Amino acid sequence: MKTILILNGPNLNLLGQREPQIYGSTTLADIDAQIRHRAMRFGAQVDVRQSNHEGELVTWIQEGIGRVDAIIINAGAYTHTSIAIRDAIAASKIPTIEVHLSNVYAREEFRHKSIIAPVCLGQICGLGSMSYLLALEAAFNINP
Ligand code: CA2
Repeated sequence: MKTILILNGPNLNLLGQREPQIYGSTTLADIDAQIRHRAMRFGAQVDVRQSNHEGELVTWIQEGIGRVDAIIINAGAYTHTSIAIRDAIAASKIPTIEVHLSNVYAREEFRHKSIIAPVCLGQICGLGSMSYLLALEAAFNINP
């Protein structure tokens, strides 16, 4: 059975409670439930986590080595700033898919640059919670 680690970065715990015009009314718990439901269909095991701390995300990526088959990450604002998360993804050699709820390319210019994109297999953005579900399908089908 494949194990997929799903990491959510800073402020994503506020989903559904603030800024619904950008991020919608779906909460992180709703997304978690959708992921688990879909994973059951694939017969995959998922480990879904959220942290507001860069170092904790780095530690979780490192702890995935030898334990998980793929990572799906919405690094939140760290996407645009974190060399530490990029280095952890690269060092882990775990196939990683970057996801975003919003279309970062339709927003402020500083969101157009992803520091982690070059070390990820691919990126899915702008499709709300569906970004995660499509990434899950891709992660499940990597190296079948
Ligand atoms: O679109 C995405 O998924 C983002 O990763 C969300 C990040 C943002 O910094 C990225 O540029 C794009 C922000 C997550 C914060 O989410 C909030 C949710 C509700 C209220 C405030 C923030």
